[in-house]
Amino acid sequence: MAELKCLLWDVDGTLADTERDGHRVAFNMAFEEAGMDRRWSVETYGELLKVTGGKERMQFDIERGGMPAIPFEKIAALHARKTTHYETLIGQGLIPLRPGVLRLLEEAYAAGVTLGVSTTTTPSALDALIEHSLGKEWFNRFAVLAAGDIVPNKKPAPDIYTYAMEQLGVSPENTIALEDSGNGWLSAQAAGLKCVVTINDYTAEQNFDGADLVVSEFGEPDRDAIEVLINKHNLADVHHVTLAHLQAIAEA
Ligand code: XBP
Ligand code: MG
Repeated sequence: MAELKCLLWDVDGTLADTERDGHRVAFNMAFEEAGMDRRWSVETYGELLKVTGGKERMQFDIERGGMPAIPFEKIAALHARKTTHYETLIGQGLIPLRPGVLRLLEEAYAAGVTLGVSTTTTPSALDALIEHSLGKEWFNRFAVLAAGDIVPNKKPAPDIYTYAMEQLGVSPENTIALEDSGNGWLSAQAAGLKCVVTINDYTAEQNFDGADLVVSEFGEPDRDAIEVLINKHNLADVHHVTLAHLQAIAEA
């Protein structure tokens, strides 16, 4: 029976719905600023999200003929501008945390559970979200912020989860990943982790077979009950996800 010692949080789509109104808008601002015709619609961005990493996403769009071919240095420069625009958008406080995120983080932190971040996103973009949506005190409360190009292979590869666990000295059996996407679930699974998924509009139809718990959101005690799509361990009374549920998943 394994004790829950660590929670590793994905960022985009899990902590907050950053993709449609944050990252997508910032990419389009960078394209416009560079005099490019390309704009990513809400629908097109959904297709592109199957590729994790903003630079990789642009490269993929080029390869499929959506954007004219540009050298990698130009992609990297565009992405740097995109990140600046994203940080400005986040700084405006327009993108709140998803329901139940702060509640669960606070509950786990108070209980002495080690907290970390494992994300594909760029470190400075992550910092902006922590500062403006969570609060600066969380820079000290997360024991590791594993993000972006720090590992060679992005999700669905396990690298970013494996890296975070190495940094923390925790083992997979004591750790649960919190994710929102099929690529995130595959990454967590490949790292040997149990995984709780909160779906969103972009990920609702993706495949989460084998995940431990798949829900519409973490929810709140004083709101309507969340929707439970997969409940592998037959947890009872999942009106909202609690630390006790996560402990039960670790022990299952
Ligand atoms: C998030 C990503 C990121 C963001 C954009 O995936 O794939 O690429 O979309 O961020 P996950 P950057 O939630 O699985 O970590 O442009 O900084 O890459
Ligand atoms: Mg995500």
